[in-house]
Amino acid sequence: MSAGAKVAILMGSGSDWPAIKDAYVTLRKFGVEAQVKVQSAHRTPDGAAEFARTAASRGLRVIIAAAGGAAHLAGVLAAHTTLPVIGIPVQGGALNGLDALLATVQMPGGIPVATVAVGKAGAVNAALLAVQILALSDPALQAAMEKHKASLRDSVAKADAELQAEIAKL
Ligand code: RP5
Repeated sequence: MSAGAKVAILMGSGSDWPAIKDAYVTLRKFGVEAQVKVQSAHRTPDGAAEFARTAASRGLRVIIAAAGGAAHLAGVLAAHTTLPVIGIPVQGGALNGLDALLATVQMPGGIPVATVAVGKAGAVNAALLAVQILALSDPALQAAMEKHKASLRDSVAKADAELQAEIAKL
């Protein structure tokens, strides 16, 4: 794993990577190192459990888990670690991600998984949530998150100014 990785991004299949890449890219924008790995709750159940059991002792602080269909990966990892687990339901398949959303979000009491949106927004938000968790004990990351929020405010203000200008011409 990348030395010093604080976040792991696990996905149920290599086929999930295109949907999940934005999580990795977002973490990198904040300078957060991440380990990316394929592990399946169903195809490699022992590997997934072992990964989660040893994650904290290897310096990881947050686990992001993405899976589609019968998406049990985030829940299985959460069962084997005390680290916060963020679940990304992967869009696709016969039910277009609704199955993955319900499988990821409907955890039994006692084992939380912080489930983010289906699709690209979910991948980005999983990374941002991981950064926010790390930022609790990292002032530099906290400052970077403030900058991110400011850039969102700026982009909305710009979009609104453009809209008002267009409306004024009607
Ligand atoms: C899930 O099944 C994976 O996370 C993936 O989204 C889906 C399909 O996997 P493949 O059949 O493409 O490997 O476990």
